[in-house]
Parts: sequence; C-alpha cells; structure tokens
Amino acid sequence: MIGSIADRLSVRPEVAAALAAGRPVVALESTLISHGLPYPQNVEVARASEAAVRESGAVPATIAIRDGTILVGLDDAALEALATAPAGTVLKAARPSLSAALTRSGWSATTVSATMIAAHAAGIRVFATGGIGGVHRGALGGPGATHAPTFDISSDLEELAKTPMIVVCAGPKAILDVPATLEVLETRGVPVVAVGQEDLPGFTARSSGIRAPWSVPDVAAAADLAAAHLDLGLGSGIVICVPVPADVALPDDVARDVAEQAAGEADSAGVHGPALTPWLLARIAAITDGASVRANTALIVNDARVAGQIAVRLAAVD
Ligand code: PSU
Ligand code: MN
Repeated sequence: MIGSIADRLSVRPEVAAALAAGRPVVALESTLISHGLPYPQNVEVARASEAAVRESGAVPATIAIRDGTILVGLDDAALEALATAPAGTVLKAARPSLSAALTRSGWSATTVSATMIAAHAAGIRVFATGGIGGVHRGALGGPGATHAPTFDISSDLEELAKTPMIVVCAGPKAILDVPATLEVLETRGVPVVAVGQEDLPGFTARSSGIRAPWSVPDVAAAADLAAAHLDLGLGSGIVICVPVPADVALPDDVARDVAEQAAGEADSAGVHGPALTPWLLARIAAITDGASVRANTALIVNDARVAGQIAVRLAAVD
C-alpha cells in the first residue's frame, strides 16, 4: 500500500519549520506552471509568486508531485524542471487523478483541488492561484445550447465544498459559465468574497460583470472574514477574489468576447476533459497576442502577495 496523503508528503524544511512555529505559510499550485502558461513566463511567475509571498512576510510552499511524493515547497531547480518538462510528460493532477499521479514516476502538477488536499494535510490554511476552475460553458446545456450538457464542472468546486482553506484568486476563470459557477459554490456552502469592489473580479478583467455574493473593503477585512469562516468549522473553504492589477487588465468586454470565441472554437474542435482549460488559455493568449498572458501572470503574483498578507494577519491573531 502507498499510505495516506499525509504519508506521501515531503515538506521542505523551511516550510515545516514555519508551520511548527505557527508562522505564516502560503501554498501555491503548479498546474498553472505546467499547463496554464508558456515557458519562460511560467517559471518567471512561479519565482515572482514565491517572492511576493516572502515580501508579505510569509513562507511560500509551491506544491507538485514527483516520483510518488507530494512535494510541499519546491526549490528553484525543481521549479525550473517542472516548468521545462517536455510537453505531455507532466500529469495534471486533480482529486480524481491523485492516485494515478502518486503511483507513476516523473512529475505531476497539482490543480486547485489537489493542491488544497495536500496543503490541508500539511497544515497550511492559505493558498493562492490565478483563477479557480468551475462550471464550463455548455456544461449544463440550456437555451441556445448546440449539444447535450457536457457536465464539465471542475473538481475545484467539490474540493472547495469539503476542504477548509482560504483560496485567493482573481475570480473564476473568464472561460467559464461564471453565474453557474457562483450558484454551485453557493449550494455547496462556499463563500465568495470580492475585495475592494462590489463586482466579482473577472480573472484577466477587473470585473466579471456580475455582482459578487459578498464584498469587503480591503485585505484585512477579507482576512478577518476568512478567519471567522474557518473558525466556525463548517468544513468548506472560502474564495477571496482580488481584481487583476489595472495596468495589465483586459477590458471587461474584450475578456468576455475572447472567452466566448475560444469556447466556441474548442467546442467545434472537440476539445474536452482536463485538456479543455489549458487549450482555452493558450487559444486566448494567441487571440489577444499575449495580452492575456501578461494579465494572467500579473494577477497570479498579485494573488500570492495578498495571500501572504492574509496568512500574516491570521498568524498574528492565533
Ligand atoms: N489559474 C490560472 N491558470 C491555470 C489554473 C488556475 O491562472 O491554469 C489551473 C488550476 O490548477 C485549476 C485548473 O485548478 O486550472 C482548472 O482546471 P479544470 O478546469 O480542468 O478543472
Ligand atoms: Mn473538467
């Protein structure tokens, strides 16, 4: 037998020491490195995210899987190896593919769901990503649908329902059916909170065009609400949404239009399953001539910085 998740963890000494002393730690995911961004932007953003967490006063722990072990905290050589691994060799590991990832050799990158599982097992409470996965367009059919429902709903949403963790992002990815994603999160007991604005942030755009279920004026208020949510022991996670930095944001209507165009093309091309999200992100990068990648990298680093600030505030009141 290979043991439980906790048995498979290898926690970097710096991270283990911080956790043991109650100092702030922020988990970072690795699928955005292997599947979400092109090289070299992927390794640059991984390094910059770690630096942003440190500038906030917390310790970063990028999580990935290598040769059957869940690494909680990657050193620079490991980040580079993951970012440069030949296309197709890195498995995208989510809750349903964790057992496969842990029983094969080589690299697997962890999505939001798999990163939450590993981070929670390691005792980490705060996690930063770019945009959470959710309900894909066409997942539920509906008016105007050209085919039967695909039921493509990210395992990120189920994980948020059952793993108590603070997830900092720039909103659900704009490629998704955002209203349906919010409805699922509400049903499953996951608070979704916008920071500094009433609108739900729209991933590479400042606004999704939808009002957020809840909003708070600043990061400190977000941290306090998130701490209260975890304290109550409800079992679910909480999503803190921080808008992409204004200087690189795509205009709201552009972000929505390209997402719709790319989703239509993916449908025609028959792309589905775990390959869909990476395909859409790459297609949108091409359509926007790299502008979406600039926004995506900036928002990831910004989320890491804010997650660090939240982790610091949590550690201070413990
Ligand atoms: N945020 C980004 N880029 C990404 C992701 C998040 O800026 O590539 C990844 C996360 O790992 C998330 C995954 O869990 O996309 C969602 O994939 P899917 O829709 O197949 O569940
Ligand atoms: Mn899916």
